[in-house]
Amino acid sequence: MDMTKLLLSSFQNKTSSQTPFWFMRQAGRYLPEYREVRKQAGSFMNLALNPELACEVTLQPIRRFGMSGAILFSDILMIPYGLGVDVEFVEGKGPQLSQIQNAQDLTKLSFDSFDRLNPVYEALDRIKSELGNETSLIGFCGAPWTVATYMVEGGSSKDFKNMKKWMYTDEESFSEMIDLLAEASIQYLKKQVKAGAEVLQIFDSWCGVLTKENFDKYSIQPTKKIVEGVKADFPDIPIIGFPRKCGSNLPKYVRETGIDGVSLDETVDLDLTLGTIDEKVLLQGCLDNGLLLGNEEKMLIEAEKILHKMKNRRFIFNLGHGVMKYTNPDQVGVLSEFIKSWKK
Ligand code: 1CP
Repeated sequence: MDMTKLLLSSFQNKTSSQTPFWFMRQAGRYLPEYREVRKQAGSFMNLALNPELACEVTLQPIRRFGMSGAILFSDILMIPYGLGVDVEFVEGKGPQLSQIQNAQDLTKLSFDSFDRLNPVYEALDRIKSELGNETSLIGFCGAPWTVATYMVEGGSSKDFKNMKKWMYTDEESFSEMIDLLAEASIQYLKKQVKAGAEVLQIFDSWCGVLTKENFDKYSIQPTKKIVEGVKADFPDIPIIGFPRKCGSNLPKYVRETGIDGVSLDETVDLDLTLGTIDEKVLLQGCLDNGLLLGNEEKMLIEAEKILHKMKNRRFIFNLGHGVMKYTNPDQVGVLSEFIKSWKK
């Protein structure tokens, strides 16, 4: 592991007066230069599967704001695409996928088309060679539960009705799908590491709708399997889990998945939570992304509170969820400069 990089060394017990930072969705529609390249690419998939353009949009926020981490420009829906599902991002509607809703549909999924994802690894390779030696390259995937919600619902959902219907009518085939996604995630992440990813994040954005028992079955266990699978080949790669809005399941998730770091969302009460997580586990988060839409002074007061509370922990500053498209890039600049200048 390259210990000269601030973000990577924060996983060890190395003390630096500086706090590493990056923002979820730091590349994206709030940046005019992103919108330009996105227009040129024609569609989201064309952009994500074009190594040169994906590299360009990954680097855009780094050039402007100097984050300590560059996250690969891609999407969690690349895995369904690699398994043969049709994936499209429709303006104003979000992702649209050919649906997988029962045991019979599972036979449509196959690793035969997994090489469709080769441009993703090529993009990582390019980004790695263009990144300065201070910025860490972050690869990622969605957690099986979260990725499955898009496959089963055919897109974004609010009530996850088809997921719950399948889960509660035919648990065996439902678990088979989750296992298949965990296996695909292991292969995908290993290839990302081979191509240059130095840190990995597993996004479980929708795990917050699971009961305690199902959270264990469909969030903790598959995540644990992915962590073990990747670490079997790359024992030193730091892996961050993001069990968004998982509430009181958080300590168990951290203990049992084997992740090196946990990304906290904006609803987490830091005063109650810090004592429940082993100090060896890195924390990441958790400024409310809505503060970037408000006034600068309020945003910086809240950022400082987080920096202060975390100053004795292994910590990467981030938001509780992604940068919204309505965000003024100048506000991201103000926040970035503040974190860079803040000293423990
Ligand atoms: O055409 C466009 O520009 C569409 C906007 C967009 C962008 C910029 C989408 C569609 N995906 C992305 C990039 C993206 N997605 C990244 C890139 C790196 C970065 O952070 O800068 C990452 C890490 C993701 C991950 C992702 N995609 C998640 C997990 C994180 C989270 O936000 O909770 C999820 C849930 C998705 C699904 C997705 N992708 C895009 C849309 C519109 C959606 C649906 C979101 C929803 O259901 O609410």
